[in-house]
Amino acid sequence: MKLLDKIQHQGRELTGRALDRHLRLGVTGLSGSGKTAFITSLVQQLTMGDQSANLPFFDVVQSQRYLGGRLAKPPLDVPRFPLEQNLQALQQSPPQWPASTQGWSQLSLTLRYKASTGLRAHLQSHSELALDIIDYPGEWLLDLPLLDMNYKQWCEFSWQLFSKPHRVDVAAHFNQQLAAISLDNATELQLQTLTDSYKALLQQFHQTPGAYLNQPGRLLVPGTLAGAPMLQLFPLLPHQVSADSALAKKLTQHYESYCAHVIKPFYQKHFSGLDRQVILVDCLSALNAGYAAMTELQQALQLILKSFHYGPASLLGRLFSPSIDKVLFAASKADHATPEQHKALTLLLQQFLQQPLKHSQYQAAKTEAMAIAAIRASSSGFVQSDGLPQPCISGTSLEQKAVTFFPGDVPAQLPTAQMFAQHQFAFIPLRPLPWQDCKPLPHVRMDHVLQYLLGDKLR
Ligand SMILES: Nc1nc2c(ncn2[C@@H]2O[C@H](COP(=O)(O)OP(=O)(O)OP(=O)(O)O)[C@@H](O)[C@H]2O)c(=O)[nH]1
Ligand SMILES: [Mg+2]
Repeated sequence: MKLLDKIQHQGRELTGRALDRHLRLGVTGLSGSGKTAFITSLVQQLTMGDQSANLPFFDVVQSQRYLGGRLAKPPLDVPRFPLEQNLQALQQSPPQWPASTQGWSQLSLTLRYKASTGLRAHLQSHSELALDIIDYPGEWLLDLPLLDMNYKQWCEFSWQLFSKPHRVDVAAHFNQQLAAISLDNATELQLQTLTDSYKALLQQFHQTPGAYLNQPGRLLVPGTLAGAPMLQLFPLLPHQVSADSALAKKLTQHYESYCAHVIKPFYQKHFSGLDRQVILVDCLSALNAGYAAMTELQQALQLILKSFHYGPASLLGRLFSPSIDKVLFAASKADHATPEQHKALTLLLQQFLQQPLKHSQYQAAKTEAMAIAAIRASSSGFVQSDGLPQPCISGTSLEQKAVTFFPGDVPAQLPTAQMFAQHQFAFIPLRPLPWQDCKPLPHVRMDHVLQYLLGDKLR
């Protein structure tokens, strides 16, 4: 972008923020929690024509004041969120989910509406709200907690994590490799070999259900950093860090570089200026994966939530020290359970977050929890069982089979390790429902989501 364009763009953004006409929405969640599907659905709902039948709880639409949303012209140096590709994937036969995200991207929208109150309602034929949303690989989110640790602490943290039952066997080989290394005479080749082994280990963890906390994120999804020396990074065994060795010094340097040159700028650019935040949590997959998974998910959420600033912002605060004034905690992919289980799913999410939230300052923000599906992949109904109606869902399995089944009860309380030992949860993944571009995208409670996140800004 030319300098003048850039200054004009930033000027417009600042004016918008000062006048409370510009909102930055953070869509936060671990890898696979549903961020890309959520953004795709949210943008599609906001830019599609008449949505009154599809968004019954979105006030501005129901009171016929919503005049439509359009994609804003993107700055030329910013990767654009692949909305069209994602919508195209959903229209394929058989329908496909959007691909997992490999780099950051942004989408800006201008929402046009007729104000219902205040001076604007009398003076203007319409008002506008600018909305910025960014998408990024969930793996990168888990880099934020590294800013609170030094290299030594990270090594201790990592090896404590790798000793957990669902990880210990997977990590055994890398542990042996490290134990055999000479700390003072490691060659460049050995350093690279160990980095490759650690990367392979992270990839294995990534495939292990319930192993959420995989750091550093750029080793798994490097984006534009592939091959950068600071990505030669792995946690030495804790006793190896204490010895003041050449290898420990080198890895400490790489760690500090990674924090200063990768994580901090990423945080400052994309997360520090957020106004509102959605935190997507895939509780049902964690239930499928068992007790250790549930505990690790809680730990990951706790670490992440500490990285954000929460609290009501004054007009000046919105400009100079922005903080998040509203948070929506959403149990994603609720369409994997039957509708009468959604209440329990919301309660489970609240229980899930109780521990993580204790350690964050989120109380300063307004919060809400709900069970949602950004893109509904099942339809719900009843089958007769022993003469009684039994709730069920229907959809298409990943193997392309039409299925109708009752996926089971969602516990409204966190199950104990004992309960997990006696019961295997099975909320199975489904393909998206067939869909055509001219039709509204099926969802569960995206209208509630829009009302909560944007309703007060579109009055
Ligand atoms: N049934 C159902 N499945 C969903 C929904 N949203 C996401 N999924 C499933 O979850 C998978 C991951 O969703 P994404 O939106 O790609 O998740 P993400 O958080 O962007 O993941 P990364 O890009 O890897 O960080 C999808 O491929 C779907 O299988 C939903 O609303 N309903
Ligand atoms: Mg994604």
